[in-house]
Amino acid sequence: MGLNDGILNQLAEQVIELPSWAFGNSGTRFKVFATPGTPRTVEEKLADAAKVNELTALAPKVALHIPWDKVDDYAALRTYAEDLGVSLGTINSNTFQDDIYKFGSLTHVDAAVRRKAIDHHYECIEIMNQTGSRDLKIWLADGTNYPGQGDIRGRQDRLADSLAEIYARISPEQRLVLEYKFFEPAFYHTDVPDWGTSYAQVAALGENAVVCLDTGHHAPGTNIEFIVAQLLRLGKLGSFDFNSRFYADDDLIVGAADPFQLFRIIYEVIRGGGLDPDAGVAFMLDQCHNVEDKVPGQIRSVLNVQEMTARALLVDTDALFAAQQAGDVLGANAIFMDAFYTDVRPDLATWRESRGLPADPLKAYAESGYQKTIETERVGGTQAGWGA
Ligand code: AOS
Ligand code: ZN
Ligand code: ZN
Repeated sequence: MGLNDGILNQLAEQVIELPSWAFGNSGTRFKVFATPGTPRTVEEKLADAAKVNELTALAPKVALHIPWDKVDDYAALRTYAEDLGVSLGTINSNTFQDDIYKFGSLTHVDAAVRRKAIDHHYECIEIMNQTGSRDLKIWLADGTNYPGQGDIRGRQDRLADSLAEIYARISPEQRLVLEYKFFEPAFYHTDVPDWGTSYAQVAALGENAVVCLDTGHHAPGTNIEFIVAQLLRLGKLGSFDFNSRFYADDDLIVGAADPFQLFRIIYEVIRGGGLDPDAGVAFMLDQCHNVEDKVPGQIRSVLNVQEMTARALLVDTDALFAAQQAGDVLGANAIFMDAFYTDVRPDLATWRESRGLPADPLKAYAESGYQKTIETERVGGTQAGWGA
């Protein structure tokens, strides 16, 4: 099995969106290790993202987070990014770090708190208008810690009302993307815990409201590719937050923990037509690099997505459907596994070289001297971090 032109043409169109926060320092509640060379400004985060794109041609978009990436002039930031060869992507809102949101944001019982949270999203939409971003991504920390603490039903109703106000502000070219997460920081109930709740909420809003599936936001053993298939079938899969996990919301490098799961997910994306750039599925990463260098961490991530996409494209779908029709259980499984077990790395390296890219982007990065340069130049100021 090799990568034929049809597959390479599809791979050439693949766009992976990098999260600006992946380039900042991050850690656990025990320790945040500062890494030399970490960006001090949004511009420096964009420069690092552009480096990833330069070496891989896979990551021409950068997602921003407000307020972590707040600047005075977003039009200027847009031009700055475009000069580096990348564009500004999804705008992520934040209603989880202010004291006022202790008991919720869009679901809060107090209308004044809900107003503040809705206004923050209006501010994000205004930023999107200037950055040219299509997607407003909403992830809420809203939830409760103890049974009886909150009125689950009332919170759901207030969420619907708040989202409707936000949705009314987006333009026809923009989308509201609602992310779900089963727990954390709330430990008893979360207001948007699963794809069904996210789907129910966005379906009530309208066509331009869709679901974000963060691969780390499910209980162990969840069949994520089934959710992918269902959301695509319903026309509501708006974006991925790719990462991988061993335990909870680990935000580790996508494909590191379970490449086979990533393969299965991407197979369902392809099966449902979601790889077509016109399908509107954004392939974002949502990751943090706590102990490894951040730029090579992002390079490894986009390559992992590319490799599993290539393998998923290798599935002989005609033979697979025939085996499925015939009830050939092991035959169908073997066809699926043959593609998964194919090492596409040599073919991808050759293809990269034919396009003027380094055969081995990680090696090229190590040899480029970029890491040394940023470590030397980025001294002073405050290093950016998750939450800074
Ligand atoms: C939080 O767990 C979610 O995954 C968010 O998507 C994201 O990590 C956070 O909002 C940073 O933007
Ligand atoms: Zn996420
Ligand atoms: Zn998360």
